[in-house]
Amino acid sequence: MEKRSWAEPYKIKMVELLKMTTREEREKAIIEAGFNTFLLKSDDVYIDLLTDSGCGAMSDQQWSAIMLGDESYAGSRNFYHLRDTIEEYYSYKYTVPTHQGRGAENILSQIMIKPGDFVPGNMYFTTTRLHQELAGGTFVDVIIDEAHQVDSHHPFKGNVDFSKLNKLLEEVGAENIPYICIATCVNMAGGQPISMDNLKQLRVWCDQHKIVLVHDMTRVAENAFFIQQREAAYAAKSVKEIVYEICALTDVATMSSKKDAMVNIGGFLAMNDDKLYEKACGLVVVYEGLHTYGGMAGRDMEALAVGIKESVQDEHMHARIGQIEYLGEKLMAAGVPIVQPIGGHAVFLDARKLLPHIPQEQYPAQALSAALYVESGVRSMERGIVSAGRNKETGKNHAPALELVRLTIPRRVYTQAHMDVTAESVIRVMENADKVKGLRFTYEPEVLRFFMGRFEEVG
Ligand code: P71
Repeated sequence: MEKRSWAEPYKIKMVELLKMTTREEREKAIIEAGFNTFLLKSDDVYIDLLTDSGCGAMSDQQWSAIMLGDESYAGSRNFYHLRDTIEEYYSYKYTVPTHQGRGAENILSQIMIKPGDFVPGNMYFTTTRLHQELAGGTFVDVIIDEAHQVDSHHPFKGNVDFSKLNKLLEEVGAENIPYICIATCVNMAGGQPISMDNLKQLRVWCDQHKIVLVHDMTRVAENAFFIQQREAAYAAKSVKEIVYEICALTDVATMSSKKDAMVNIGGFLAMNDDKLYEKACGLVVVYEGLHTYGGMAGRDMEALAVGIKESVQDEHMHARIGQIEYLGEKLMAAGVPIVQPIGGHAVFLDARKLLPHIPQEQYPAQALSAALYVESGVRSMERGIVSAGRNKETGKNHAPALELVRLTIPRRVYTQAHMDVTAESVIRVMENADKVKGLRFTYEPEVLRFFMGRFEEVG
């Protein structure tokens, strides 16, 4: 059948003007930022693909929800609306709002992890693993090997490898595994989904061993869309139905609602167990705020409730993923090495292949991200050895197989023309790749070093 065009299921009511800069200005800006795109001023950025977090465009419905904010300290009506929406769309009975995803991770880790515990997961995420470690736990990667291979075309690179999971169980015993944390559309693997089949098997495994199944549902709708497209049994189901089914297979959820749910700030911890809820309420008041607002304003909870409903619409997801595929296919056609299959929230450039002359200890992905900024004002994010940090025991760098630069697409923000400009910029950097130099740290923070670390060029 011929491939039909698709279009965004919205039209544009308001625009934000962009600023262009000169190459000289950008060369100065990247040196001032210590070759770290996190330290650039957004005024110096043209197309901002740093992240899809908190920078999506809210709809007119969400903006009008903002005006319905009930800013009462306790028992805001927006909290009850949010709680009911989460139960309706995501199945979880209890909701504890937090200022963003890591607020939920902090509370969960503190409640459930005791020193010496092991927490398996389908690849690490930076803040998730750090909270597990701060609570005394050790993260163990149980994702399938294919997730670490740029060239593998596995349709569900987010899947759990049960041989890895069983090995851990044998080694440490179920009593030292408080939970397994499963991310939908695994960020660090390149926005790669877990299959419903794998998740169902995991549910059985967790029941067998009485281990809690935690769901990092930050990008659950994107995962659901991939299940609809790639898992035959789900071809006729809606994204909304699949999202609900995924959530219903799990016990607890942490959510950064700044992604899928298209609000600028917010998150939550959700669950079905009343004892766990009681404990979470006890901690949320210490770190976030009262249990009926966590870290969120009433208006933001209202906008989130609307965002959740919009995020599971099939036509929204089609356009969302379609835009990322558009950029990815353009890059592939030009021979740019990227992670395949193309991910749900971003296109990931393979810095190892693009800059073969820079050894991993000289941070090729960091260097590539800086070079892309200087070339065109496109801001991307390093997702390689800098993000991976150091082993907490040995102090040695984690050296991940994936040394990537993430071109992350905010939801409903940029047009296809912005994708064209981005692709052309990446291609230009690729053509001049031999001129890109490796980097070394001039300042290395102890934790989450990628945020504030500074670098200089080597040689
Ligand atoms: C992203 C982010 C934001 C971020 C976080 C850390 C370093 C750089 C950028 C945040 C996530 C996420 C997943 C799967 C939990 C969080 C934390 N992602 N789980 O990709 O992707 O949520 O930012 O709301 O605290 O740019 P939070």
